[in-house]
Amino acid sequence: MRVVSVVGFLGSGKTTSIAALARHLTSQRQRVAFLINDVGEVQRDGAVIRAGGHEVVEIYGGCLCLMRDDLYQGLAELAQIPDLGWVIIEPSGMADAERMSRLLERFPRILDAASAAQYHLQCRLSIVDAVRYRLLMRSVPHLIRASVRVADVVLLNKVDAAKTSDIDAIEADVRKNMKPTAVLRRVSAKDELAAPVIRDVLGMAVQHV
Ligand SMILES: Nc1nc2c(ncn2[C@@H]2O[C@H](COP(=O)(O)OP(=O)(O)OP(=O)(O)O)[C@@H](O)[C@H]2O)c(=O)[nH]1
Ligand SMILES: [Mg+2]
Repeated sequence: MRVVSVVGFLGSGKTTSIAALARHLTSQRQRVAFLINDVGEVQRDGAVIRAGGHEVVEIYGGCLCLMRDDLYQGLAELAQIPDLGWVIIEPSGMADAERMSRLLERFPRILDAASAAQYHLQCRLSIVDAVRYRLLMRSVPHLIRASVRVADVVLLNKVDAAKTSDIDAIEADVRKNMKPTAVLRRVSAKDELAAPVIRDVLGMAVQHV
């Protein structure tokens, strides 16, 4: 079971991006399930993903990064699904990305050796909203920086709605917080993700991208 976890502030485009990844995986006959953490009163994200025909475990009642037992139980539940290739996790937009990342790294420790060998944290994906970047860096800079710091892949999203000169400056700023090995791609997730972007996130495990 390969795991992709997606962090990014409220409304940055997490669900839009993972729906695009899921469409790709499904077209490759890969079975994918979701662990979604809706904290709002309306469980919208779970409904969006379920409408795509995917299996979804939803966790309510708080932020996933603070609910280790629920997260681990949800993952263990998904691990029971036969032939499940991928699990995509969307915590709430207020999640602490570093805490989430640590929990996902430690999950195999509670598994038996055979199950632990099946578990692979494929990608920590961070979605950065290019349109609201400056605003968010004034109001919640710690959340934005943390989500970028842990990422293997950063998607600078909504570039369709931002000026190129702004995007250049934002990208330079985002890069300051990225791991040296991390990759940044400019995307407009609502218009699908290009093949090289999908390959960055899902790795070479997926063919014919
Ligand atoms: N212009 C533009 N809007 C986008 C893009 N991607 C997503 N959006 C819009 O941004 C809004 C939020 O998208 P979601 O995918 O729900 O974002 P999210 O991060 O999952 O949001 P929460 O789960 O509420 O934190 C929606 O209205 C999307 O249509 C994009 O590439 N360009
Ligand atoms: Mg969402």
